Amino acid sequence: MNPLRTLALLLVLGFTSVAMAGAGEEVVIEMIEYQFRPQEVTIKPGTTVRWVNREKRQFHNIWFKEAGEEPGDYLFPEEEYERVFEESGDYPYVCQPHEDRGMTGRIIVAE
Ligand SMILES: [Cu+2]
Repeated sequence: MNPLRTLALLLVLGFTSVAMAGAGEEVVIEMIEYQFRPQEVTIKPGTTVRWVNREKRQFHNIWFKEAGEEPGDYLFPEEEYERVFEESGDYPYVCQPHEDRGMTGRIIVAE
């Protein structure tokens, strides 16, 4: 096989595996009434998760506490935060100011 055809084939295979991984897909989680909705989502690796604050006045944040990360910045109404999940796993998170009110969520990344 000539080098150009080999290169073309590799590109096709590469794009196929990326597509199967879910890259470029996006899910939206709304923060409303002191809840994450949906509370739990299952996504494929490479998916973008976008959190949007839909409250009228209340701020929230996103904190992957169990992973030992720093709490996220406060998100005020209509502000949003995005994150791409590349690795399979279980990613529980909380809203730092409202964890004791049960404002928690979970991202499950699975092939
Ligand atoms: Cu909150």
